[in-house]
Amino acid sequence: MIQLDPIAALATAPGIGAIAVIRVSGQDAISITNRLFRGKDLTKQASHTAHFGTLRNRPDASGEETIIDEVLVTIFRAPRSFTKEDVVEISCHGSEFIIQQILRRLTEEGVRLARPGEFTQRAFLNGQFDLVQAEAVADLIASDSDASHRAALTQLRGGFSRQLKTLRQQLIDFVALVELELDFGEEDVEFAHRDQLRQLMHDIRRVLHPLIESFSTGNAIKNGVPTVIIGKPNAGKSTLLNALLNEEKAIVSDIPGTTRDVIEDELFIDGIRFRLIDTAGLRQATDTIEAIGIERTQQKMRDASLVIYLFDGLNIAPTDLRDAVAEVQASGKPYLLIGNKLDAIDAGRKEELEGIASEPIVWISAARHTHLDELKAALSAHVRTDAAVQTGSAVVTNARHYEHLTGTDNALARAIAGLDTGVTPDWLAMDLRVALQHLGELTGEITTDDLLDSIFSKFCIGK
Ligand SMILES: Nc1nc2c(ncn2[C@@H]2O[C@H](COP(=O)(O)OP(=O)(O)OP(=O)(O)O)[C@@H](O)[C@H]2O)c(=O)[nH]1
Ligand SMILES: [Mg+2]
Repeated sequence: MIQLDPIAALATAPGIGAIAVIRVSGQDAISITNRLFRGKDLTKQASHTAHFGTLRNRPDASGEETIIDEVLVTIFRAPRSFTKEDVVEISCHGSEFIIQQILRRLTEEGVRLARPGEFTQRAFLNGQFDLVQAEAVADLIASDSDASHRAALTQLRGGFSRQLKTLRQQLIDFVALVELELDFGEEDVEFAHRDQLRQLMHDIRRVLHPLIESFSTGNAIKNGVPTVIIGKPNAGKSTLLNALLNEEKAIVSDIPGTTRDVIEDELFIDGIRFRLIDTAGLRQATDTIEAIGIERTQQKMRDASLVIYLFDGLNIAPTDLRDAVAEVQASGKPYLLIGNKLDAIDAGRKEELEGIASEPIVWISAARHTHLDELKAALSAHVRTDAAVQTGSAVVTNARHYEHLTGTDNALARAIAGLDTGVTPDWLAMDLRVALQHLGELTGEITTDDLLDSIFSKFCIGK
């Protein structure tokens, strides 16, 4: 355990609150705080205890110490703290003035103001957790939906990195043997058992694959599921957007081609964030602006992870419905087929269209807000069919992790192919080393200062 120079920062959100917490961590954190504290002698108190007292300014010329605030000080002794260093948490009144005074007093006593993420960085350096977990701390703090919270928490608890660490260690042992073979050069020796090595690489890839596949879901959980509403002009797309948002966000009119620009807003369903995107109706454009709108619609459709295809049950020609279904299918995107204006059609018409679509249609009336719950349930089910989300198993939400997971997988695929074709040990060793490098960077067993700085600088100060 290393104790670095003492640092301090406000750990609670800046601004006025009932209380604020200032965190101090590092060498002498307790004895330094004790110098400003009037109450019990903090240096003699046990870990995980809280003490009431006052924090004082330096004595003035007449020897008088003015009080900054009444505080509650909690002591955590190394290594039983977040950073594994000595930590003091000072709960004071939540005034900007008091906070500044306390931080200034601490710096007078030799404490340095912490950089963003520096507490978490120290926790990582002291082995409190690995890099994936450290990044999960940032995600946890930033999470603003039930699903993203759950994903971050799973990663914080060790998630996939523990399992990968064990497999990486086994792979290291094999690489050592393969490299030993290289030392024997000309002689034809095999220390590394090829079948066992192959088995291990298959095992690792079996762990990697669900993680790699979880990334698109994980990304959606973190950033919202981009869900585009498309359809012909006047289908009622903007009416639907407004109905789902419960807000007159988009202009609705009976003039076809009303929406020309994309309109976006967020909607939470069952703790999952959807980014709903209303678009210009798809048809042969009548002017340049509409043409740009339609181009944007197509772009949004390419970026979307889910398509709501909305059609006008009253006015669509049966053959047009068939063409439309074929068109969304061709896009390769998962989609929901939604029939609108249920209020204006009769049962016969409904049946006729259902026969033509030959797949389930969710019928709604956007204008009257009917069956919107069915539509929401269908949206939620789309994301939740992903087993990872349901069981709370590890989901990859971080692009850096995704990059190293795929990097490992590709290197192992090459190594396995090499084994199959009987490559020389030096080629094999090279692919294995690439795989190890990716695995090590993933969990933080191999790091560079630049990488650490860039990861931890994304945190906010006090974390
Ligand atoms: N009867 C009925 N009319 C509806 C319903 N939903 C929308 N409309 C009407 O259909 C017309 C078109 O609605 P919009 O929401 O502007 O349609 P849009 O798909 O956004 O059209 P563009 O922006 O032009 O592509 C308006 O007159 C709406 O009042 C519905 O559920 N029932
Ligand atoms: Mg519209």
